[in-house]
Amino acid sequence: MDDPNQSPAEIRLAKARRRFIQALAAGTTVVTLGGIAYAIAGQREQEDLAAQMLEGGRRRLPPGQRAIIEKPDSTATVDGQPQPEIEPVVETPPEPKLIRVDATSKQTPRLPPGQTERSTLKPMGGRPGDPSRDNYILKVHGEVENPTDFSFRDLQGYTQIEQTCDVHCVTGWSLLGAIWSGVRVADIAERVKPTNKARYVIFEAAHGYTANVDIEEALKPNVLVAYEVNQRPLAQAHGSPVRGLVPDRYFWKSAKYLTGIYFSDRDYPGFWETRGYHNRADPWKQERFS
Ligand SMILES: Nc1nc2c(c(=O)[nH]1)N[C@H]1C(S)=C(S)[C@@H](COP(=O)(O)O)O[C@H]1N2
Ligand SMILES: [Mo]
Repeated sequence: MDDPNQSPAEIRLAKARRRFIQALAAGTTVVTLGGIAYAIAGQREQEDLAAQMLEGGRRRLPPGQRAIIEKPDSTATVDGQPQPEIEPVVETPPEPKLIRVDATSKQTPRLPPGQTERSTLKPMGGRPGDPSRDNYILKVHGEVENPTDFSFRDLQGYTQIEQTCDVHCVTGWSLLGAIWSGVRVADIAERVKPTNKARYVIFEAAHGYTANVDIEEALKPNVLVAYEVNQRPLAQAHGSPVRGLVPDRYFWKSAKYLTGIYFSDRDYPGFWETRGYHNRADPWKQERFS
């Protein structure tokens, strides 16, 4: 069984290690050089293993770092045969696929006025949509050059963000420092290309819930379409399979059961904004009601 506390990268790394150990147990010829054991079952397999190990580790590389795959040195002999000289292979991963960000508030005190800290999200209701990732479609439309329907897999093709941040519910609770995983709305926008008429962004959810923000807010790097909290898929109560996340606004702007993102030339106050709540909703200014 995989340890549910492991990240996908850690699980892959653990599996690669397990395969390596199984190769050893299977009686594969092994040489040990400089403390590194190599199973010599053919150069090909060894390179595969090294690549898997690297892949497992790659997601941990900070941006701008590169990984080196270690290879046996040129003095190695295997079954008495001298091995050809092998140059160390230096691989530069392509674009970083995973970015970890600390987007928590640096204000003192860290809690906005009138808020109390909780240790978990509180389920605040709302009518769920279809929780299936396989059926999921995010419709991105409106004032954009390339209106696009994104499947869940499509979203996973974009740079994955693991963002530590704080959220603040207008009813007075805040959850500080949870890790939210997803994709930046800004990266999606880069693909759909909002026209120069687009000034507002409407997050659209199942059964007609909406939340509006101005486009400058929506394109901030901490605004995500999110599908995990603390490395677990969103629970249904918290918006599965995908919700919006707008950490610098009261939490009602973070639409659960997200179905669409609409770029608009005009503002459309959303579900709570048309029921007496503030149109902008900055928790630091206590913009609770209109
Ligand atoms: N689709 C949808 N999204 C929604 C809501 C809702 O009722 N429906 N409630 C909002 C409110 S008022 C808050 S405080 C947060 C609560 O998120 P949580 O239930 O995950 O704590 O979701 C927001 N997003
Ligand atoms: Mo709320």
